[in-house]
Amino acid sequence: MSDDDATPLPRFDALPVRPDAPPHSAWGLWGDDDEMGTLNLLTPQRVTNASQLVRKGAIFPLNWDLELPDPPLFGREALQHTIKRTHHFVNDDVYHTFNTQSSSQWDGLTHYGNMTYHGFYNGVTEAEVTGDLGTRNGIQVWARRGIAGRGVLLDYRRWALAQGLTYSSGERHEITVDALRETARVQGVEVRTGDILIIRSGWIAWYLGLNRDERTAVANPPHDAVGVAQGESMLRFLWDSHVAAVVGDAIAFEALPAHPEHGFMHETLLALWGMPIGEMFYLESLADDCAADGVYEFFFTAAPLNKLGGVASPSNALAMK
Ligand code: UVW
Repeated sequence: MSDDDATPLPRFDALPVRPDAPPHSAWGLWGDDDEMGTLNLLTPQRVTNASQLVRKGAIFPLNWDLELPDPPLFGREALQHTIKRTHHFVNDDVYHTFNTQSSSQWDGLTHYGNMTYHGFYNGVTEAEVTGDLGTRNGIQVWARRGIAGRGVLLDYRRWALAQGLTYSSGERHEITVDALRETARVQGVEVRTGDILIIRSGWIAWYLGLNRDERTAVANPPHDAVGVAQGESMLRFLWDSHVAAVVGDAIAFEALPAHPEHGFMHETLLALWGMPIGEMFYLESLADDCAADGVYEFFFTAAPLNKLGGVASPSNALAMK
């Protein structure tokens, strides 16, 4: 079966799609009322093709522990959980504080708007996402569709170590386009239209090696971390790859703090393109398996929480080989 889909997609240099839309934006590409963003690229043909990548029946859950990182970062809430005994030998869970972004997460389209152009994806306003005027772009839109497609892992951390390139994941370290291309070349895998592009930086492996005091320090500002480099060459690479979503094990997918000149790419990926960003996905077992069998492509699924007007969701993602 072909991977090709009939709909031609604009190149980065041809953006914006609508002349009245912000520069580099995809607003209008899938219609002015679209709330799905780049998940539109998960066509039935691509999902069918991707499902055929399940060859040995290995399943890799990509949710990290809901209790990690501990303490949570960016002042987010730790999950408070109690078990409510309803009858003799009958229990319910109760989550008293549940910040969907405290652990493995999808950033939805209402997490970040674009500060320069004052809008969320497709020009949606703040009042339209807060419930005052509706729940546009809420996580329910993705939840009711589901996420499934070809996942591709670029194990940057493993590639970097093999090059003798050492860095601490707790410091600002930029993963460049050239390094990603080289990682893909060495792994013998290509990134294709409609893929879920997954980049392993090594952040979770690094974090798991920290002691309690070090983890507390990580939770406090400044939040320095490994991630993809900000700037036009990265935006061009991500858009021209025409991926359906980007995912990483790093805390913000992109390097932190944001680049002083190029800014924070969340404002482009989420607000101008409608591209889901996955963060703090647990990639260790998957990466070990990919290194062992040399296969870096797999069937990827995720089921975001079906919460009307929700901003984000735990990953609820699986990779299957
Ligand atoms: C930041 O906003 C810095 O990261 P996140 O995407 O987790 O919210």
